[in-house]
Amino acid sequence: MLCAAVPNADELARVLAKSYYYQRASQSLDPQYAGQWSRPAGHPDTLVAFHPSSGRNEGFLSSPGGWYDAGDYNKYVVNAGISVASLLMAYEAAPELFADRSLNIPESGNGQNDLLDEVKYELDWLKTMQDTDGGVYVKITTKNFCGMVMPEDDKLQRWVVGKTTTSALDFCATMAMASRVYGSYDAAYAADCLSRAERAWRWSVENPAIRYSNPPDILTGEYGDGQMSDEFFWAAVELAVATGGEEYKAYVREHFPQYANLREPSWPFVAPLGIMTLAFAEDVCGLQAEAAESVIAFARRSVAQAEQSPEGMPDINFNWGSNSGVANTGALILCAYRLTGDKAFLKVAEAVSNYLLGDNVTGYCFITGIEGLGEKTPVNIHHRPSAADGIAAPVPGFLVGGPNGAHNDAHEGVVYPDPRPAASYVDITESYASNEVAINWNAPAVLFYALYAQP
Ligand code: G3I
Ligand code: 9MR
Repeated sequence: MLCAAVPNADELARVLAKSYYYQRASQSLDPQYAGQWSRPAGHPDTLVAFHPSSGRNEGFLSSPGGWYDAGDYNKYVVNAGISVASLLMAYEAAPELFADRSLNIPESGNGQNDLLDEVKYELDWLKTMQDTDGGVYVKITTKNFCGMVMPEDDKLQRWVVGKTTTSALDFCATMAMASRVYGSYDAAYAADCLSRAERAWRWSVENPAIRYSNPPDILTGEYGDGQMSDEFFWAAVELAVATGGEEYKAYVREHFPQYANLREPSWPFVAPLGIMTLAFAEDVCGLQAEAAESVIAFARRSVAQAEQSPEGMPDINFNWGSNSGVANTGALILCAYRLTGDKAFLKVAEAVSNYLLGDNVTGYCFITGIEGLGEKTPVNIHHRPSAADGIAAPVPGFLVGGPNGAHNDAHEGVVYPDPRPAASYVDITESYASNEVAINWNAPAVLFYALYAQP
């Protein structure tokens, strides 16, 4: 069942932002906000067992709330960081799009911006992941993925696992950013975010190379990343802007040249988030002009690629979650448009939007629940509630992962009828490698359409 015809960019930004409400853990979704997708609360997460990898051998952590990561019900700090950052950038780009009552969530009517209310649901959870020493646990997870059941029917024991440099630094950057953005929302809350960010930074400096990999009894998502320098850079940028501290500013100035040649951000490569902050936030590091030039140069390269492509599209890397790369690329191009007013950038952004809405070789509009340009819409997304709720229509407002040339789920029997990378998308529940949804894939789409609505 489809909703309206192609909505405007502002409506798309809100539909995509509303998906986070549907991802809320530990809370029931009531019909007045969730319509036919209302459901009981799942995963209270008040008694999460310490896994030995956490450094504790007994006891429980209370870690309620937050958003489910994706089609699964686990909650991962690394992926939360980039997701929150993109959403806060969307807020900063176009706050009025998400004004109070714009998203129809339980907080609507409290006088505060709805997107900030929604992101706070994640930040409140993130705060529970910080240990007393300033370090930050990697994830709340079951030992293996549960079946395709509703949240309230997954009764598997939840575990809190590990503490790593990237989870601490992504947490640090996110909290520092939140301290800046939430100052006028709730000053005490913002101050708490900042002190947590600084504690996580100090922990990371003392523990600069702790990499996560799953212990043998944990089989869920890893978000493992052995390259921590980009996380250090992003965290230093956010702390520099939030505090003006000399240590952070010096760090940023020293490492900026390494990241000036921009590519789009992704969960393992977050330096571009730091460059975006340098380009748009208060210029405490004296690097604003250079950062803006990085963004503009990226957009110029995208235009050159688009001119070489029959579809007028910038290059796409058809890896797992390729649509998030497309959305992030589009967002950076629109950032460059903001900085320059160059209409060539807007033209490529339009091609990016058309691609996501169905003007691509699969013919699918890649966002659930809307009628895009394409003749098809995803129905069987790899999303446990959508698979288990008995409702034909998937939960709306999700960007699917999209074409995946590596076919990372073929070994589980998923068949890609058209194996060309750009066509490697199948709308079946089993295809987690092309048809899952995820908080870090929706977030750049929210940012892209927020920028598109108010370029
Ligand atoms: O880092 C290498 C890079 O060096 C290489 O050039 C490139 C070539 O393909 O691969 C890169 O590694 C990829 C990695 O993501 C980083 O981008 C892997 O091939 C790829 O398999 C891996 O996919 C990730 C997947 O989990 C498996 O770990 C996705 O990015 C990530 O979005 C996805 O996340 C899952 C969570 O684990 C669990 N929850 C659902 C979520 C979405 O599917
Ligand atoms: O549902 C899981 C999804 O969230 C992950 O992205 C994916 C890759 O880690 O794994 C999915 O779970 C599958 C598991 O890996 C293998 N057996 C089938 C599970 C459900 O399709």
